[in-house]
Amino acid sequence: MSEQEKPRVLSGIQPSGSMHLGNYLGAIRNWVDDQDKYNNYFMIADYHSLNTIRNGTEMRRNRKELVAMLLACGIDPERSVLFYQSELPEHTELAWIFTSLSPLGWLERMTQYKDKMSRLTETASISTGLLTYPALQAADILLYQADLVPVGADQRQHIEFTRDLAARFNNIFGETFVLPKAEIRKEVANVPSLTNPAKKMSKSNPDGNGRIDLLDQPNVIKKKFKRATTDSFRDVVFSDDPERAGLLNILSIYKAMTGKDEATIEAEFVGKGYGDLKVAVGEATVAHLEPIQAEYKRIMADKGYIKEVMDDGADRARRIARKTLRKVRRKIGME
Ligand code: AQP
Repeated sequence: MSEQEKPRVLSGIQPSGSMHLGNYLGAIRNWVDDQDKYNNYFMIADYHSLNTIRNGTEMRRNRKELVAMLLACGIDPERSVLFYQSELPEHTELAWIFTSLSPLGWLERMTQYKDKMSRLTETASISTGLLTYPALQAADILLYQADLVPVGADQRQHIEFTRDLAARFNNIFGETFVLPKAEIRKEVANVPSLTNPAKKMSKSNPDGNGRIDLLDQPNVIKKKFKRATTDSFRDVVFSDDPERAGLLNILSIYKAMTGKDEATIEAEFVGKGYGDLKVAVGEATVAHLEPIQAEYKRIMADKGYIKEVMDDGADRARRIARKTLRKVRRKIGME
């Protein structure tokens, strides 16, 4: 199948902090594994991060480090187009068009918005971008006429919003956009926080013990797993009892890190306890991340490489983005 015939994929990640195991298992690993199956567009969603990062030096550093980490995880710039969202003004232009077409009620219903709002008590510190974020995200996806959006389960609602908005636009102005589908892998669709399994592992949560950063040192990784919340039961089994969500999280990470199946893992821990499991998951995670961390260091030391990759990515992304935006402008009567 030629590149053009393969389903097109668009997904993004914010440079809002270090990449963690939730980003990796929920999204990035799938991007890497499926690179040959799809025609891939992966975006550093830097304008989305402006809601939380208000420091130019930090933003510049985060953007570059995130690219290095994606490359270290296995994104191959030959097979995937990697680019910075902010380098293509087409994203913000289409976002404005979509903001104008987005019913306020649709935006106010978004769980992530409600969740983040509940954490911020000062209204003065809540940016409008937190509310309108899905309109920019819809622009990111629809500009590329993406068929599929590989994401973690936390993004399901935003992709549904994108589909609804695309259908609304098509309805009003005539057939323009492909309706994209979320692609969510069941096994690790949601990686909860290690300290509060009711919440997702997240970059912006101030409790750093709840997440494993991909650049965490081995002793830090092991310590975070040792402190992870479990329960007062004893047997190490995969259970969907909500009271045992912390245990299921650790077991699911262990499964993802080792590639072992559930029966093998349960057999491995018969007669052993949570302490043994925590040591094992710590060691397996350290071993899995070791080559990624080494590759990350190598890429960061290669000064011109990241810029070269991103310049080329922006050129390739622009070809598609411009074409879609021209079509949209004609439909809405701006040309
Ligand atoms: N805990 C998670 N489990 C599974 N998937 C996750 N993703 C994020 N957290 C988890 C997936 O990672 C991709 C990139 O996410 P993002 O950085 O663009 O945005 P996010 O969902 O807002 O991630 P964070 O880490 O929680 O960042 P903050 O705290 O800044 O909001 C997405 O596909 C997402 O589903």
